[in-house]
Amino acid sequence: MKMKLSLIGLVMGLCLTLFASCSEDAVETDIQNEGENTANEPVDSNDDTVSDPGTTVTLNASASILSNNGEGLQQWVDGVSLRALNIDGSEGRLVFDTEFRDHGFGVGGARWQQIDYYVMYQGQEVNASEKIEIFFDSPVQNVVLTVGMMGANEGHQDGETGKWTAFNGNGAKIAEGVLGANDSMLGREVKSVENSYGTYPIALSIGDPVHSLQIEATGFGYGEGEPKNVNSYDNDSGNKENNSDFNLVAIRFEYR
Ligand SMILES: [Ca+2]
Ligand SMILES: [Ca+2]
Ligand SMILES: [Ca+2]
Repeated sequence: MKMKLSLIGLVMGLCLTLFASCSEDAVETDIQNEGENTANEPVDSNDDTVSDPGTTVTLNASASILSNNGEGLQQWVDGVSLRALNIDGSEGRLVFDTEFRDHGFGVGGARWQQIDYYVMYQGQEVNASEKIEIFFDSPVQNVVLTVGMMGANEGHQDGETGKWTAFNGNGAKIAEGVLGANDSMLGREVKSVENSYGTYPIALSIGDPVHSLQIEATGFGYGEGEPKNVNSYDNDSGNKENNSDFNLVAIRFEYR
């Protein structure tokens, strides 16, 4: 009996001693879980910093990675950075676009927070797009881009479209291709996200190691379509020309 009591006392003492550290751990875990649960965006694997060959990484666009108001090079994750370019090719402002249903990285300025293409911009013929550039410290392969706000039927039977260009470590172009609902891995009738305006995963066909990518919009229907509302604008930023525009929801790639 005596031995039993002292055993109980020992257990109680241990519990009291451990109580503070145990409860702190519990609180910290709770906070972490709460943080994950409050995010409406898919939980991303943006903390994956392993660049060993064969490692597959998925990165989702997120407002949380933006610094300096989106100006200059933005670090998506260790070893992967990106930046925005304006219509005139100057360095722009990377934004997390939440104006419409599909949220993703876009470029501030022009008509929307999306990556916008224009034939006429501020009264001048430009035939140019805003762009997003992505830089990989270690080369990658098997790249899949998920685009958002890409209207499958908007403006042309082939809808809103864009294009991508891949570069090697010397900055030389190694491959290019198109982006649109037609090019989706799921087929043009299936969106990645239910009730989406246009989210499509698109696999890029590239044989050589990729060191950087450029993503931009084209005119409607791979440049075959005519824009709407050309040359109508209210003010410096209120251009109304409707052409292809989309954002970047996610990227998946494999370290080479
Ligand atoms: Ca824009
Ligand atoms: Ca549009
Ligand atoms: Ca669009």
